[in-house]
Amino acid sequence: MALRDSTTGKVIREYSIEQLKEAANLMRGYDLVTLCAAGSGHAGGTLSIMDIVAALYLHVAQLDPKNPNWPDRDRIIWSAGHKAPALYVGLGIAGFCEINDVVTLRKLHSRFQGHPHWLKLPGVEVSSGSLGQGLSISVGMALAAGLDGRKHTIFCLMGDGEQQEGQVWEAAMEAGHYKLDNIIAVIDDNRLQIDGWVKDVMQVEPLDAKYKSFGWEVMRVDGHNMKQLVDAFEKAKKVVSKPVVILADTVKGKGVSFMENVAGWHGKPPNREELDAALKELGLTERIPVEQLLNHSKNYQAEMDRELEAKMPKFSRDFWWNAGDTMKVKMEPTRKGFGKSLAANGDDERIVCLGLDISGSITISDFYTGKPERAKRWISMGIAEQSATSAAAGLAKEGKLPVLGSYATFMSARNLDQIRVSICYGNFNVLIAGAHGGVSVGPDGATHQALEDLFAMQGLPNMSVVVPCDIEETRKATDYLLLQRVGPKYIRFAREATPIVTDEKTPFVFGKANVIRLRKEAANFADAFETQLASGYKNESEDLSIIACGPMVPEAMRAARILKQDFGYETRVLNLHTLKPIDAEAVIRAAADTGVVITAEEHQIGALAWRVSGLLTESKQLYGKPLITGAIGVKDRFGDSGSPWEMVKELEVSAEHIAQKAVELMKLKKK
Ligand SMILES: Cc1ncc(C[n+]2csc(CCOP(=O)(O)OP(=O)(O)O)c2C)c(N)n1
Repeated sequence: MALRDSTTGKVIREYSIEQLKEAANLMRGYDLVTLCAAGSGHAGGTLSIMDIVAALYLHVAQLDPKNPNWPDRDRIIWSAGHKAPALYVGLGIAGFCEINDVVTLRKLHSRFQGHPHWLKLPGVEVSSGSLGQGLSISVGMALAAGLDGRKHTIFCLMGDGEQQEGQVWEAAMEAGHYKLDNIIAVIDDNRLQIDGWVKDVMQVEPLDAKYKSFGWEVMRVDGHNMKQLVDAFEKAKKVVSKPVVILADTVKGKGVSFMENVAGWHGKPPNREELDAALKELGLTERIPVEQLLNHSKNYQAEMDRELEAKMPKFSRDFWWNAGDTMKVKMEPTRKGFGKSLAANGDDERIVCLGLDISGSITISDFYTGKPERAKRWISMGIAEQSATSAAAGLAKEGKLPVLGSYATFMSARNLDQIRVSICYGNFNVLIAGAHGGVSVGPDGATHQALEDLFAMQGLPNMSVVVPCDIEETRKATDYLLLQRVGPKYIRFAREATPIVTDEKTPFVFGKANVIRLRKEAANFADAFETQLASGYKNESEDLSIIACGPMVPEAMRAARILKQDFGYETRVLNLHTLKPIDAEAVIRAAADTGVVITAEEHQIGALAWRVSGLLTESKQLYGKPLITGAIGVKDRFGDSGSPWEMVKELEVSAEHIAQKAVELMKLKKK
């Protein structure tokens, strides 16, 4: 065991228990500096798992940092991908990468993505971030090792909240069934998750009895006692004919008194003062070159800023949000509109909200906050998107009006079959909130950026799909979907603050697009535009149309301004907030009236573009008429870590990209 040279078999460095303890402490310090530099990320769980990481990477696992793909190495699978910084500092201290580089965490193009990506960083075995998948991957690796006659061990690191995912238990059953004694799972049993104590959110204990009944050998240790940890690993390696799970009792936020056992530190980084206080407590103030590391992070960011700016389309001046003295815009996250609606409408006794352990940040908690009389209609389901989706169908069958939500990707992809069969086939009245949609969860990285959800949601018979453009429209859309629209319904909104371009008086009719026209320059961006229902709009023979939904509507409006100011073009912006049922008439009229149509979506190209082009190719009104089309959206690639606005640029979905496309198409129109 231990770090070794895979060619000579020689141990590179042997760590004593004392040295392992010291290393874990140092790793905690680097972890916190890294989180502070990133400005986001998970402090609580990275601190709770750090002793386990030190034991594994520096002593227990057979690894060669110079040969990360050594076939006989032990595999360490991070099912709890949000603890990536702990993995990265583990790899750094073990010598897989330069420890000082970890401070580029969560920044654009960094090898240290918000959630681990094995194609970016040697030593990372698999990509993760969607909880509950690591044990299944471990089962596959363990079976492969058996087929190849290899003797290495597969370690799988999970959280206790993560045990709520049903897939964990499918994998546990498989490992027990196949007697996979080359699997050692470790549960970082810190008893907290996002919404609070695991026992309150959804009880998973007794984990020992559960795993035992699935044919596993179970050990329980103090996860902060290095000797106990190392002994348990050594014992576990000797177990035959059974997989082993080590239940490690830990403390979330371990080592930093003000973080310990506080749920709020789950997904929060320390600020500079908190970092200094934490490093002092850890006795590391003199040992870690904090200034140097923070500067390294800043310099990396500056380089990324330069690269991104160089790639942006250029116009006569800077038209970016709030760059000038006029056309100022306020920004608020669309998710808050969802919460406002739930707070306002929640007295309807039929409404039942299902919690999926992300309640505050997606604002579904506004349903019950300060309203104890609604408590019985708030049902915490834990991290169990699939079961909760079918449970929502059950509630709806009995006349309830269930609402459930999580990250859009976990609310549309992970539970897709449940949405399809339990909800849509039965045509049940369920409101699904795809929160944190598109690029708005920026630094979390690709695993958390929903860029495909609208394909599936629109493809399902009976499903209504609404993608509102700002906080106010999100509130109105939620009001409508919640109480008036009956049947399966999906609303997608974002995490990041985005421009407010509508107000109480702006029309919102489900299934009916709005036309938005730039009328003037104004102090406030929104005042420069006139918005009306497309059905009542009289053709002004504009030069082109931009059809957009969600946060791409403000971008389309900004593009209209660039096109007017720099090129004199008039643009019809169509806010197609309801993707399904689509306002076919408004789309076809825009195409017929202007002859140039650009779709703009914060999604893989197609959710909007293909719907629109489907309508256009079928429209008899357009037969024989010239039509020039273009599509702005994500071009068949995964996202990356980076701030949401950086991602708008990186994925080429900004107003500047729309305007650039428009100019290109207008040249064709003139020919
Ligand atoms: C499938 C899925 N659903 C939701 C999330 C969002 N999420 C990230 S961490 C977390 C809580 C995890 O709790 P636990 O396993 O106890 O980890 P720890 O408290 O140790 O950080 C949730 C819900 C996710 N990453 N994946």
